[in-house]
Amino acid sequence: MRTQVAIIGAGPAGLSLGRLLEAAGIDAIIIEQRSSDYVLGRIRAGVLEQSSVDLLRQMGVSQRMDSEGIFHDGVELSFDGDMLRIDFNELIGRKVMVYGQTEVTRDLMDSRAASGAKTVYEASDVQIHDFDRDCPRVTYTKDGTSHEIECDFIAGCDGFHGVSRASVPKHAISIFERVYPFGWLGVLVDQPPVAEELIYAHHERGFALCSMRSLMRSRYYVQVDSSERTENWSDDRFWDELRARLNPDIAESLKTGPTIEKSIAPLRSFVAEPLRFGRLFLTGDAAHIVPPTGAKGLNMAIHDVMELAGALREYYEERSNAGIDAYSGCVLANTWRTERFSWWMTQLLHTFPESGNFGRRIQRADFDYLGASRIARKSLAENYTGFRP
Ligand code: RFL
Ligand code: PHB
Repeated sequence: MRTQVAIIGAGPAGLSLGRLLEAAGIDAIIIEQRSSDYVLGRIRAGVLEQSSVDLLRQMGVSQRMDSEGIFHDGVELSFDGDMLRIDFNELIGRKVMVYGQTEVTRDLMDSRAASGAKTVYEASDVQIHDFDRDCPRVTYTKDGTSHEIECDFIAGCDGFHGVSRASVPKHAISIFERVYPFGWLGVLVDQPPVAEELIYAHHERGFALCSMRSLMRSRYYVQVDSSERTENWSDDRFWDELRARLNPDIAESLKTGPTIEKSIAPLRSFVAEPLRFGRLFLTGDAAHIVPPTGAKGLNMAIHDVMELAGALREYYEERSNAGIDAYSGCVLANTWRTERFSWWMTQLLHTFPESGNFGRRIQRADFDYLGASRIARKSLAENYTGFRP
């Protein structure tokens, strides 16, 4: 088999890249190790920046998003029960959209299926070869048969645990990483959200987040120690812990019920440099991870592949290497800016066992500064809604 671009991974990065390349008339095959149902079953991001909404519209996959997505003008912060609203719209004239990653992925999958573009699901033993030469290859096994794809480029869209970054020789790549000593225990419940907007709450018992998927489905998270397991968390224990971390009035209006999903996500900040190795490009979570506190991971993935698709279009249409040469530097500049913001939101809102009472007073001072300074609130609003200079 031969294609122009072999895309490893059918998450939001791989599927968006597939859509953009299709629109540019560039042939691509997506190779995914899981089934499409498994990919759709992973409950992840919930918030899209306005620029991601615009990109999904440009990709022609926005019909359902435009009718079901919910625009939010701001978010609420809570610090030991004291509330502070950050009004993005009033501060900087921007909004975000609540529309789940599952739905974005489903829309992209449906559009790919409708166009007949090739996606191989449930491919095992996926390996990439010769990306340091002119004729890279991807091999995999499907239904017991070995396959090989020859291509011009490989796009590593296979997430943090994928094969693409792992195939780069150690001496060619630098890793920058911080692993946090806690994770997020998240649940989904078919109940109306506790508030109209998201609530990010700091409490001495730990961070909590009230989010949503629709007006009838809520998503809640609490910070837990890295060693925690979902088996230790009955629904009752989860709801009690969440209430304890919220402002008492809000806690009182929380509507609970049987949870329909419960999982723990570890928190990590991670950047690989560079993001191009000959004819291999890394994008999305394969290239970088942010803690979810700033709601950035999915947005970064969509913007990375926009950059890569533009570079590949330039290569094929204009025979120019300028875009592919600039890809790594350009994406890394965005990445580090977003890493900084996500790290800052994380350290403002979580409890860090090792930072003691001094650390807690600094967090309080940071929260009070946001309350007192419109400039500080504007900075948060600018970054949360997506700062792209
Ligand atoms: P994905 O989604 O991990 O997709 C990678 C795909 O590659 C496949 N794969 C392979 N395929 C072939 N061969 C191999 N060897 C392979 N290895 C892996 C995998 O099966 C998978 O299908 O990466 P991608 O596309 O880069 O997308 C990144 C986003 O998924 C991620 O950044 C976000 O979910 C992060 N995130 C959030 N981002 C936001 O923008 N806003 C949010 O509100 C937000 N909330 C979150 C989040 C992530 C969370 N977790 C669970 C880490 C909340 C949570 C709890
Ligand atoms: C979510 O709804 O899953 C969500 C929302 C905001 C975040 C992280 C996750 O910052």
